[in-house]
Amino acid sequence: MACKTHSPLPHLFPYVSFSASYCDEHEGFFLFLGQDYIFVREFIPFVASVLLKAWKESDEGSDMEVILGGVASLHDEILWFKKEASKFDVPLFSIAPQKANKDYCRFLESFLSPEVDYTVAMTAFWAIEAVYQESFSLCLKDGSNTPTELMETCQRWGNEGFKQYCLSLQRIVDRRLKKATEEVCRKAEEAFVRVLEHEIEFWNMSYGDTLTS
Ligand code: HMH
Repeated sequence: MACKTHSPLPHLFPYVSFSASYCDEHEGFFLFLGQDYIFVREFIPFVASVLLKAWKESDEGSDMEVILGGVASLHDEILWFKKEASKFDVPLFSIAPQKANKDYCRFLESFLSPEVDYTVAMTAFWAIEAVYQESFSLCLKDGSNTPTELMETCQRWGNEGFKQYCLSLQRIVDRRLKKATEEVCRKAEEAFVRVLEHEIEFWNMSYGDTLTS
């Protein structure tokens, strides 16, 4: 049975405008840099597990290449975090993950189990990447007042190549959801909503709202 067709993107917008104003906050930026580095290191095994599921379960060979491209860009991302941190003198190795980040990473880990369906994991993967793409591309728009030293960060996730990559992920998700069972659709929707909740908590944390670890 095919899933109900509805565009999930309108749900993203409260989050999006929220992170656009965030770009003005330098303190928040440094905190974000260290915490996101921790997140991305956890995100790599998550994406690797989606790759494994694609290899086992996908009906389309090109899915693996798209996901492999994601793994490759995460390698690049790790190097970027190190470069950016040294530019601003932010330590990356001695920091502890904060609660919101730990919760998000635990959520990522729950997808590693082979029991989790490829379509459900793929939906979460797409949502995690798309939310960054949507948000950071707003910081690049005219009139967004993004400080010049933060432009590179916004370019990292707001650029056209990253947008095209997110669209490739979205096409996989759309294709899979058209053929999914009702149960898989329900789980995919739940995963999508949970990603947004974790993203909001992650950004509240970067604003310094929940400084408990
Ligand atoms: C918290 N969400 C978070 N960090 C990221 N780097 C991405 C999404 C996108 O890769």
